[in-house]
Amino acid sequence: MTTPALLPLSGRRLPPLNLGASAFPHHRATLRLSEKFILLLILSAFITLCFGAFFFLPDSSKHKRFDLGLEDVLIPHVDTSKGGKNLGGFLIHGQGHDEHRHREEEERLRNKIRADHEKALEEAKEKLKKSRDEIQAEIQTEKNKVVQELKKKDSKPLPPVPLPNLIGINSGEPADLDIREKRNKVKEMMKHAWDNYRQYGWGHNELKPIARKGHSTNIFGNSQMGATIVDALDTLYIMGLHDEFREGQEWIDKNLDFSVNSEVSVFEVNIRFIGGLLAAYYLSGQEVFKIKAVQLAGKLLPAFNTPTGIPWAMVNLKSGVGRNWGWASAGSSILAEFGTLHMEFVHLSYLTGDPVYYNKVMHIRKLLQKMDRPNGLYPNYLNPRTGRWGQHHTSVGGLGDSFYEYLLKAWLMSDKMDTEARKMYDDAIEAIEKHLIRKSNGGLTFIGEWKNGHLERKMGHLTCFAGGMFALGADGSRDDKAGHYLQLGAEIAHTCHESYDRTTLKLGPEAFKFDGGVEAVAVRQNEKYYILRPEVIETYWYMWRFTHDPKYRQWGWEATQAIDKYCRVSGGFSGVKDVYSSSPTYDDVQQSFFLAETLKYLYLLFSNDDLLPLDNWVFNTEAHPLPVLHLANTTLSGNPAYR
Ligand code: DMJ
Repeated sequence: MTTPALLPLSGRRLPPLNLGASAFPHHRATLRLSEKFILLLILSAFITLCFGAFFFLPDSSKHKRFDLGLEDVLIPHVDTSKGGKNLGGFLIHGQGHDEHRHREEEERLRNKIRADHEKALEEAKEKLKKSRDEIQAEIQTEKNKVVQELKKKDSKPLPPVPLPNLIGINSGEPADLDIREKRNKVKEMMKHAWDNYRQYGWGHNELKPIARKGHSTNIFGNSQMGATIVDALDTLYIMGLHDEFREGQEWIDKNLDFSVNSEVSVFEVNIRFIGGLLAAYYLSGQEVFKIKAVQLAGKLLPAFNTPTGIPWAMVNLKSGVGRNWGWASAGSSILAEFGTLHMEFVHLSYLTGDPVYYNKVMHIRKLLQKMDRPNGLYPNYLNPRTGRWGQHHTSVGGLGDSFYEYLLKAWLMSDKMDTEARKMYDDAIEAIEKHLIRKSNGGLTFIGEWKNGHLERKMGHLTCFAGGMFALGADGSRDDKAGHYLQLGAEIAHTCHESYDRTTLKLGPEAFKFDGGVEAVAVRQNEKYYILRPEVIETYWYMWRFTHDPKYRQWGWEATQAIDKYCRVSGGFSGVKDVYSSSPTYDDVQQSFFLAETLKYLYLLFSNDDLLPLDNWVFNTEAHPLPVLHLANTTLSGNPAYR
C-alpha cells in the first residue's frame, strides 16, 4: 500500500507519525519495523472510515459537483471542444462540461478510486498476515538490491594484465621434525588469535582479548573496517588455513565498504589494507581483493591535494578532506608515512593500467631528491604546504623507518631496474652509518636518533627492523660492501636480541638506552611495554635467510615461547605493560600486525626458503608479500601504464 493512493481523499499528506522511542524501547531496526505495523493499521482503519463516509453519506452529486477535493487536480481528458482549457493533454475539471459527460467522468473516477482502495486494503491485509521475520527479510532483500546496485557502479572492470611470476606460495614444510613442530606451534598460535578475533571482535578493527570485544584506534578513524581480517589474510593463506581465509574473503566481499565518513591514516590504510588486499589477490587470484584495493586507493587520492603533492597524514574517506596530526612539528607530514606508499602504488598502477598512483609516488620522490638534507640525513618532518623540512630530527625507527625500507624495496620490486631508488637508499644509509650508528662501551652496535645536531643514544624496538634491511640490501650495495652490510645486519640482530634477553619476560621493550652504564635496557617506565611487535623477529628471519645460522631460529623460538607464555590469554594474545616485571599487566589489545607480521615472520623462520622466495617476492612494511614485477621496465617509463 502506498501513501499516494490516499492523497486525493484528504488533499494533503498525512502528518508524520511521531511514535517516540519509549514506545519501542528495543533496537532501532525493531522500532522501524514496529512503526511500519502501526502505520499499516492506522492506514487501513483510515481507509475503512473513508469507505464508510463514501457509501453512507448522502450522494450530493445530483445537486452539486462531486467534490473529492480535486478542484486543482488535473484529470486526463481528450476533448477540448466544450470550452475546457487544454494544458498539454489535461483538462482543468469544472470548466463548462456538459452534465452527462460530467457524471460519466465522475462515475469512472469513483470506480477507479474504489478499485484502488480495495487493492490497497488487500495489500495491507496481506502485509499484516506476514510475520515480523518475513517482513524483515523483505526489507533486507530490498536493502541488498540497493547495495548490489551500488557495488556494480563501483566495480569498473579492470584491464587484464599479465601476472608476474607467482612462485612459492605454498608449503615450505621443513624436513626436520623439530622445526616442523615449531612451525606447527606458530600455526596453532595463529589459529588461537584468529578464532578469538572471529568470536569476539569480528568486523571490528582489532580485538580486546581480555574484555573479549572489538577494539580500534584513531589510525582507522571511527569505522569498523575489519583491519585484522584484511591484515591476516595472507598469513592464513600461507599457513594453509583455507577455511579461515574463505571466511575472511566472504566478510570482505559482503561488508568491506570504504564510503564511510571516517578520517583514517593514509599510511596505515595503505600498508595494512591496500598491502593486505594486494597480497591476498596475488596469492589467491580472487578478483574481489584487487577490486577492493583499487576502490580504497581511489579514496586515498584526495590526500595528495596539497600545494606540494606531499600527502596529508589523514584523509576523510567520504569527504576527501585531509589534514595532519596535531602533534607533528609545525603542521608537517611524516617521512615514514608519505615515504611508505611506493610499493603498493606501483602495483596499483600495474594492475589498473592507470598511471595516477605511480605518478603520485614518483612526484614525492622527485621532490625529496631536489631538497637539501642536513648532513645528508632526511629529517622526519616535511611541511606539505611550504615544502620545507620541520624539526631536524632523523630516525631509522618511528617516523623515519619504512621510508628507507621502501627505497631499497622499490629497487628490488622492479627487478633491480629502479636504480634511482637504489642510489637514494645507498646515499641515505651512508649518512645514517656516519651519524647515527655507534658501538656501546659493551660492544653493542646500536642506531641512535639525531635531534638538532645531537645524537640521542636510544634505540626503539621499531628500529630493530633495520638489521633485516641491511642484510636485504647487502647484495647490490655500492663499492661491493655486501659483507659489511651483512655484518651490520648481524650486529643489529644481536643488539636487539640482547634487548629481549635482558628482560624478565624475554620480550623486548619499546625503547632502550645505551647511556650512563645502561645497555640495551629501557629506563623510563613508559618505554617498558611490548605490544606484540614484529621488528626483532623480522630481522631474525632475514638473517636466517641470508646466513642460515641456526642461532636465528633459536632466538625466534625463544621469542615464540615468551609470547605464548606471557602474552597468551584465553581470549587471544595481549601486549604487556612491563617486560621487566615478573607479574606483568596486560594492555588488552591484540594488534592486527601480530597476525600480519609477527606470526608470519615466525612461521617463515621455521619454513623452507622456497616458501615466498626473496628473489620473487618483496614484503611491504606490514609483511604483505608483493611479487617482483619481472617484466622489463614495469615501474619505469617503458611500461605503457606509465607513459
Ligand atoms: C607495523 O604496522 C609496520 O611494521 C610499520 O611499518 C611499523 N609498525 C608496525 C608494527 O610494529
